[in-house]
Amino acid sequence: MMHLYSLATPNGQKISVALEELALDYTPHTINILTGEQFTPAFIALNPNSKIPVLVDEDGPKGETVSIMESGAILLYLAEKTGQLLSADPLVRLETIQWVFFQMASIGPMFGQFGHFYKYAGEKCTHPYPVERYTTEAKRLLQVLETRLDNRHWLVGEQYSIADIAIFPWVDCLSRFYKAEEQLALHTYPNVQAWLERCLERPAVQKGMTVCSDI
Ligand SMILES: N[C@@H](CCC(=O)N[C@@H](CS)C(=O)NCC(=O)O)C(=O)O
Repeated sequence: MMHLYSLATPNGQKISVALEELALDYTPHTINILTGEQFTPAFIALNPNSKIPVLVDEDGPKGETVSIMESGAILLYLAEKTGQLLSADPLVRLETIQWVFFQMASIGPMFGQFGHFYKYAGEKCTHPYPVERYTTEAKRLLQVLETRLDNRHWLVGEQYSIADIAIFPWVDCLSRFYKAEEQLALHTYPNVQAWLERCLERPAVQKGMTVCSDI
């Protein structure tokens, strides 16, 4: 049995989508980060960094119970455990891991800062610099994806993989949560939009995106 401690944010959605795609048996536990549940001793015991998502697998390596933090590490763990969503071909596998790391290092932190200043900071920050800086960076990253997705159905190889799962919830969030369609001129990234639609059409994605949304 697995336990997912999460909330329906992009980092959390990655893992619930992967669990649904893999048809794994898991119990979701909603962590309300708006009321500080990530700072309770019980949660810190699972993730010393106080962030969702966390996956607990009672049937981990060597039969041990393992608690895994960091969504990229969780995606790799699930892919390796099941032999799915990550190609066994060494070259495709290497490429997939690079795009997962690209999400972890760039898309997540930069889109997250963009959303913070564009949508949530409000009157706490009236200086235009942060929104300008993160708008420029978010658009640059969207263009990286746009170019990558030229004549490609999925981000890596011929198959939907953990690279797609890592990135599409963050792209979806730009319109769904941040309402930044105009600010980021999302219509100017047609390859990205078409790929996002392909991801969102998947039944497992539709289910996974709503897990741990009950706050
Ligand atoms: N690099 C981490 C980032 C996780 C993260 O930032 N989670 C956010 C929600 S999307 C969170 O738990 N925030 C709570 C807080 O910052 O107090 C991962 O990918 O797992």
